[in-house]
Amino acid sequence: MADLKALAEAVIKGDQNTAVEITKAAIDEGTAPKQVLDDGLIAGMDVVGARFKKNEVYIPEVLIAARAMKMAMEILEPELAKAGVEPVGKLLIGTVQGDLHDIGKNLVAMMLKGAGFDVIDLGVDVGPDKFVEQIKTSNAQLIGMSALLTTTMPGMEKTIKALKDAGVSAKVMIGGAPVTQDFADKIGADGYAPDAASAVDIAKSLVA
Ligand code: B1M
Repeated sequence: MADLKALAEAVIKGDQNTAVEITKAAIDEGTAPKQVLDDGLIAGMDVVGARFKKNEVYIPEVLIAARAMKMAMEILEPELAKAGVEPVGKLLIGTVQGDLHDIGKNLVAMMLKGAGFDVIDLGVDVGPDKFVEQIKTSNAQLIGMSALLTTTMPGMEKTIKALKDAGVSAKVMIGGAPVTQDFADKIGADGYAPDAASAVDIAKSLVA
């Protein structure tokens, strides 16, 4: 029987070859795809997220683990779809208008994928109209906005207003180096996270 603990360990170490190998073996042996996801891949990313939060590992380790998870997910995704397994939640994410910083946003997107979310990444320089248009067509329950410049933070407030005006009920979470909980409260965001691992916790609580 495929060793799902070893799969989690391969993700933690960022060993993509082993992660892919064990995922393939598990599927061939008939292990339920959801079990491979929960007990192998997500279990591994959970450990990485917790270590990142405690500053026991840093951005490069997280990126390497996320890459191993991504490679294994390419094999697992069609099996999950066949088995009718639903994602934890669906989220749209983007860096706000005028802002081209995407390293943190990409990290948040990867961690959310690692936690089982269906993530639609709108990229950088995303204006309020695009968030509104995309939320309507995607039916995501959650919108994530990132800003790295004090000058682009007001784009978050404008987007929240545009979403309200359009009657969109999706929850909004925000983050980025200059963003704070106070700012999130002030502009009416539903959640704020200071880092990518906390973003997973907040996203889970917002779709619960
Ligand atoms: Co820019 N830049 N930059 N830059 N840049 C900063 C942000 C700056 C602080 C540098 C400085 O002056 N000390 C400063 C902002 C000052 C301010 O407004 N307070 C700055 C500036 C001024 C600029 C330009 C205006 C410079 C110029 O051209 N004169 C220009 C603006 C361009 C634009 O966006 N329109 C600019 C350009 C660039 C580069 C293109 C060169 C490059 C970006 C490359 C890229 O992203 N693809 C760049 C970089 C790399 C930086 C620094 C060095 C690093 C940012 C980064 O990636 N951090 C930065 C200085 C610094 O921080 N030391 C700086 C790592 C990343 C993992 O952290 O994004 O905070 P962060 O993400 C964290 C959390 O914040 C959180 O989770 C992540 C992981 O834990 N998080 C979320 C992020 N998004 C989240 C969303 C969530 C939840 C959590 O929910 C949805």
